[in-house]
This record gives sequence, structure tokens and C-alpha cells, in this order.
Amino acid sequence: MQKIIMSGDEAVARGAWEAGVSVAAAYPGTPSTEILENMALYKDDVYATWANNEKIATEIALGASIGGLRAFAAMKHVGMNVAGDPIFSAAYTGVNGGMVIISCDDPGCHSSQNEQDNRWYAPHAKLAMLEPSDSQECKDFMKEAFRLSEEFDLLTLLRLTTRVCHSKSLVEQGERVMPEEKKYKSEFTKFTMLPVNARKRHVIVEENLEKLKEYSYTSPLNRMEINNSDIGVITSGISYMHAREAFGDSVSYLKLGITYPLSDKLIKDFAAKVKTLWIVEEGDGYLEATVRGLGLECVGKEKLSCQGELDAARVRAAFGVGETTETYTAEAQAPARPPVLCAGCPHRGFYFALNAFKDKLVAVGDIGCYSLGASAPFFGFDIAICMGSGFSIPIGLSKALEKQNDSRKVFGLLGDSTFFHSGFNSLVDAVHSGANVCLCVLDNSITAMTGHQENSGTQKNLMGYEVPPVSILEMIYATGIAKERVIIADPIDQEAMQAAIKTAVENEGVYVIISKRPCALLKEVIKANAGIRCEIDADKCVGCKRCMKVACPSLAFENKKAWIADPANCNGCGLCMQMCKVGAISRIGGAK
Ligand SMILES: Cc1ncc(C[n+]2csc(CCOP(=O)(O)OP(=O)(O)O)c2C)c(N)n1
Repeated sequence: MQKIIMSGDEAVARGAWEAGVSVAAAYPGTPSTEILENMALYKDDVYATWANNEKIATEIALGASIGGLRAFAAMKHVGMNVAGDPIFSAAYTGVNGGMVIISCDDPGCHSSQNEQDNRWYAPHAKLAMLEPSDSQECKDFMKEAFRLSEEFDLLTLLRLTTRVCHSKSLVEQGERVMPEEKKYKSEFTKFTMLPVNARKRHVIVEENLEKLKEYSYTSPLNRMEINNSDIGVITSGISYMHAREAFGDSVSYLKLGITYPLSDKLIKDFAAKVKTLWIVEEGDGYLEATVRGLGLECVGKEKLSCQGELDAARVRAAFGVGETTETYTAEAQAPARPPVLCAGCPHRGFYFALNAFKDKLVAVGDIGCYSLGASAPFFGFDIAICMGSGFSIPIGLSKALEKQNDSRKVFGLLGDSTFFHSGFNSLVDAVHSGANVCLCVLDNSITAMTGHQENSGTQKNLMGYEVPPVSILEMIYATGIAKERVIIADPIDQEAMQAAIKTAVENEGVYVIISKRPCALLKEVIKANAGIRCEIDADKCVGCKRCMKVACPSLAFENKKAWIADPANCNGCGLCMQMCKVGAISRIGGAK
């Protein structure tokens, strides 16, 4: 069979297709996003859809599974917190068609608000769990996850981490093999989680996990590599790769593919073959807790902290083995370059306008491209917790400020995708409670942060089909808020945006601002702006640096003059033009 270089995410999608999956749902989030994007390539065979959040994605997949189809839901690690409610109950119901939850964790939080270790979800929610180490295993384990899910009637978790998702290696391609056809049939006691049924299902899920634990002892997904009898390393997922690179054949390995339920027997057998046990695992001491629970001595988290990603050098250094030469790190070669808002980004205009009222408001942010407005030079907000909270934290915070006779108005900021994810629920609470807040939807008409995924406000879906866009404005009106309290403004137009913010700051009660302008990187926007850019007349520039305050990466200041240093990225949005008091900046290449 043909071998192709694939990322872990691509291989997961391939595995799902080969396993005969019919329905796939997800909400984007690094490092999981490419799974569904690749699944959509099989749109003739699979219904692949972006759900508005991870709970919905899980429930869509569950509906398909109950109906008899193989289905999965994919998400980043924090998405599993959002999906927790259906996951914990679906673990009790079990499946009809096989069902897999894919959690992609982000150790080192490269692009996340925390580095939670989702392996704990497996024992907590009572899920089977598999952890692949490379792309071939991503494909093979995905197929096995469906088989185990059906054979043991368990919801199965495929747990990946950034380096497994994004590293590329060879993957042998296989055929799509459809599972035995299953029909939907009414099974009240299995799928209706009323207390009377749930109590019985709890007994069954425990029995099923016990059976899988028994099977796990012989599963080829777990394997021993016996090289010597001194040191035995217990490991799984990407940590296996780091351990192998660090120690080579100088130690023995127990590489675990099924990491819940863990086979006690297998761990004890391995422990009996070596003098000392080392546990090499990224994140928490999850494997270590089980090993110690079996009464076995081991070395683990006292050597390798639970923070950040592992690599071979870190593993070597921790266990004092071999060369501990430093590996290449970007920081060692170049100064840190944190991400910035792009040239022409509408969020920049919003933050610039917000700053004009800095002493009159307190702002709460959220997760999206607008998170970049938290740093210099805007320092746009100093609270950001999780998706949707940008609209609910202000409700509570405004109560606290009221009590402290602090007259500043609390602003909440989130994007269009985040609005559909969970922000709308918070908006309903804010309107219903009459809170003294201003909630701003920074609507750039796309889910930008994670790479331009469609959302319910866009006209196309993941599979490229035309769909009716859902109107954010109509949703806001549907809360019953007075129409004059809803203001739509173009964030690049400073006069309009500052007037909107001023109205909300100066008047009591709930206001909603829709900051509306499409993302500068959208294909249509790039096409419409082709050839248009700003230009600075050096003779007119007086070097006042007012234009530099908008922090556009296309602008630079040298020899006492501002200039467009990166014209290729300037889209002529004109925010800098509005700052210039001497008319040194003009737009060239067409009207806007
Ligand atoms: C629970 C959860 N799911 C997914 C993510 C990943 N994520 C971060 S920002 C974002 C989308 C933001 O899109 P939008 O609100 O439209 O703002 P934009 O980036 O377009 O400005 C997503 C999906 C996350 N951080 N948390």
C-alpha cells in the first residue's frame, strides 16, 4: 500500500475515513483544527461540520452514534471542558455506532489559556483512552478506537498533543471499510439518562471498563521493548518518542497505547523485568499515580516537572543520562517576537478608539485575534479567562464596581465566532439582568484566530456549500434590548467608533456595540484591496509619531520620519491617515 507523509491530524482524519466514519463534528482550536479540515476533503462519504461549540459537536456525533453510524467529535483540550456535560452522560449510555472524542492537548500552552492534561478525563468520565505517538499510530489508533468503542460499548477518547498533531511522518494508506450496518432502534433504558436508567448504566460502564482492562493486557497497542534489566521506562504518546531519542536502547520500555483503563497486570509484569522504573510523561503524573497505586517504586515527576513540553534534552537532563547539550530553541537565536495584530486588522481600530476612554471604563477580553490587543501599545483589557466569558464576567464585575462606588463602565469584548460559541448566552443574561455593561462583538465575519474557519455567520459551510448566514444583529435584537442601545460602527472609522463608545460610557444600562469590518486577510478583502495602500510623503511628515500610535506592523520610523516599511502588507485601511494632522499620509491605488 502507498505511504504518504501526513501530519497526525491528517492521519486521524484518514483513519476515521478508513474506519467508515459517516459524521464528524468539531469546533476549531489549535492543535486540533486540521482534523476536521481534512475530514471535509472526504465530503462525498462523510458529513463534516463546524459546530458552534464543543458541546454541540459532541452531541451531533452522539446523535449519529445513537442512530447507528460511526462518528467523532474533535476539539482542543479546553474544548473538552465545554463538552464535559454530554461526555460524562454519554459515557454511561455507551454507543450504537462507534463514537470517539478527540482531545488535542497543548502542553506548554503555545496557543491556549492553560496546559491542562486531559488524560484525567478518561478515569473521571469513564472513557476508554488511546494515545498515539506518531502519524501512523494516529491512523491505526483511530481505527482501533472505533472497534473498541463498539466491542466494549464505550465512548472512546483519542488523546493527542501538539507534537503528535503537527509532526509529519509516513503513513500507509488503506481502503475505506464500512462497519456492519446498524439501524437506529429505540432503547429507552440505554439512551435516556433518567436516574432510574443512569444507575443501571453506571454498573454496566464499570463492567465494560473492567473487560477492556482485561483485554488491554494483550492488546498490540501496548508493547514492551526489553533491552536491559536495569532501567525500565513507562511512557505513552509523544513522551515515548522523547524517551527513545534520549535513551535509545540503553533502557527497556513499556509503551502504552491504551492509557485507560491501564492494565495493572502488564505494568506489574514489566516492573518484574527491571530493577528501576522511570516514568517519562509530559504534563501531570498520570501514569505515575497508577504505578504508585500498585505499590511500585518509581522515579517520575520529582525529575520532570508538569510544566511545559518535553524534549529529548530535557528528558536526558532530568534523569542525568547521556549528553545534556542544549537543543536549538528560537529564543536562543533571536529576540522574542510576540504575535501582533495584522496590518489592516479591524481590531486595531477598535482598541485605538477604546483607549480614548481608558479612564472611564474597565474592559474584559476573551479568546480570539482580539486577545492580541491586551499587550502593548493598547493594553486593551486586563482580564481574559475563557471563550464567552468576555460577556459574562462584566455582569459580575459591574456589581463589584457599583458597590465600590466606582463609576467606570464595564466593557466586554468578544468576536463573532465566540459570540456563536457561548457569548450569546451571556448577552441574554446581561440584557435580562439590566446590568450596567457595554458588550462589544468584534465581528470580522470569520473565525480568524484559528485560521479562517466558517461559523454560523458565514455564507459557506466547511464542505463549501452555500448556507443561510445567521444574523448576529437579529440575535441581539431577539433579546428584547431597545434598538437604540445597539450600535453598529466600523472600527477603522474613528469618529464613528469613538462616538459609539462615548454613548455607551455616558449612559447607564446595557449597550451592545457591533464593531463590524471583515478580517483584512479574507480572500475577498485581499482581492478588493489589491493595489491599494497608504503612502507617506516624507516632505510633509513632521516626525510627530502620531501615526505610530496605531502600532501597524507596516509602519516604521527612521531618521525622524514615518514610512510604510512593508507596503506589501498595507491594505490602505487608513487608520494611520486619520492620525496624521499634517496630511502627510494618502491612500494610493484606488478609492475605498
Ligand atoms: C473552548 C475553546 N474552544 C476553542 C478555542 C480555540 N479558539 C481560540 S480563539 C477562537 C476563535 C475566535 O474567533 P472569533 O471569536 O471570531 O475572533 P477572531 O479571532 O476572528 O477575532 C478559537 C476557536 C479556545 N480557546 N477555547
